Amino acid sequence: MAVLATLVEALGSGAVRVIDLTQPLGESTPILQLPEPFANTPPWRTHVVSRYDEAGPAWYWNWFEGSEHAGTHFDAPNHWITGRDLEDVASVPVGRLVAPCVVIDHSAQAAADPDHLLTLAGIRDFEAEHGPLPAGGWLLFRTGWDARAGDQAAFLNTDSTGSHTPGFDPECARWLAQESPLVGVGVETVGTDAGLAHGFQPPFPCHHYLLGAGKYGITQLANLAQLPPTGAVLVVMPLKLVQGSGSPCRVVALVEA
Ligand code: 23J
Ligand code: MN
Repeated sequence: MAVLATLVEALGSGAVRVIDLTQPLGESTPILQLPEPFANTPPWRTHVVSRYDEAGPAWYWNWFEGSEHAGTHFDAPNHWITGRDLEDVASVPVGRLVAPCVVIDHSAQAAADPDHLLTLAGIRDFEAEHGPLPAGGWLLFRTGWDARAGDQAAFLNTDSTGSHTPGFDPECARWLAQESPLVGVGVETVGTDAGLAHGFQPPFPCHHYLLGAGKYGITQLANLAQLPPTGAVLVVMPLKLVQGSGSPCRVVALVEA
């Protein structure tokens, strides 16, 4: 049978399921808070245009204001100075946005240490068990942080020493960007970099290396616990924002039952 006909049949029978990896986007969605002296984006705001009233008797619609980097969102290469001459979000080829994904689960490590970082050794451990990272695919880093997404304070986990959220160590980020066959990385936290990554060398290594290599990031993912370590297909669709540095996006995965 033709591949797409087989897929349609599998979707109909439940042999392939579609998992929503997207967090709800609204006024209570947690927003990144960078430390001084950096500027921050305002929170998401929704404004009613009309709601079956004199402003529009038969229709309801809203307009909104918010960051390109709000909620579950996509980082384009031009978001970072290292990728400033590379793709904006509207220029990303859609063929790169439907791709295999693997899930590395360090939720136990992140529960024990909120500053936990994935290292190259952690990648090698995964590869020893599950095989090499997929060419043209995504690495999704599961940390259990999605359980905190309804509460900005718990999600950002900030104290007097900074924001304590997990991420990637600089050597791992460099390897993923420059040596791995991946197209990007996805995380459950507010950014692809760890909360304390402004103090790393280089600062924000995940953004620095990945976006500088023309690769992509996805943040604030949900439901990674429902994915197998290998074999799922990720579909991520950022808005085609002209000259945008990123965009809120819907992210789903196809999984075999
Ligand atoms: C700008 C500066 C630092 C970071 C970020 C943005 C993000 O996390 C983002 O959403 O791209 S860490
Ligand atoms: Mn971003």
